[in-house]
Amino acid sequence: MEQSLILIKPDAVTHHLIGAIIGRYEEEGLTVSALQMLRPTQELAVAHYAEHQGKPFYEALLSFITSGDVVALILSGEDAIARVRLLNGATDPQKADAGTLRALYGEDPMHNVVHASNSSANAQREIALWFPKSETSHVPSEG
Ligand code: FUP
Repeated sequence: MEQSLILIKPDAVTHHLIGAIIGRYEEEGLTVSALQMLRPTQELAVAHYAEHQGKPFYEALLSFITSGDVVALILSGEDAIARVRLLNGATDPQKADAGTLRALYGEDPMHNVVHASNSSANAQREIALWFPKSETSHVPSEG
């Protein structure tokens, strides 16, 4: 069993895509084991996107992710990290495979509707950032 941290970004929230996106993950058998909506603080955005500091798009990325509400969720399942990234598609929606969430709903490499952890280490780091108070409560229940 693996866990991944997903963000439904402000563009998707604005376009009423929360249900469609979560529905897609659930259709594939992934389990929502934590979920919350929040407007990210600058501090949280900086911590989340630490690896992108200094890149040309970094400041715009921080502005975008703090521009509105975000839905953060933990998805659990076998190979959840890789499976979610397949469902999301490539960073640039123009290059994403047909049928992926980014191909369906994304506009450009920044406004690409979803984030998902890209490794087990980053999943743990991101879960601790977005769900800091309840680290032991995300183990999915049996059945
Ligand atoms: P991904 O893992 O597919 O979300 O992609 P990256 O970690 O490479 O990028 C993270 C975020 O940085 C993207 F979701 C949006 C932003 N970004 C840009 O705005 N422009 C780019 O050219 C690349 C990334």
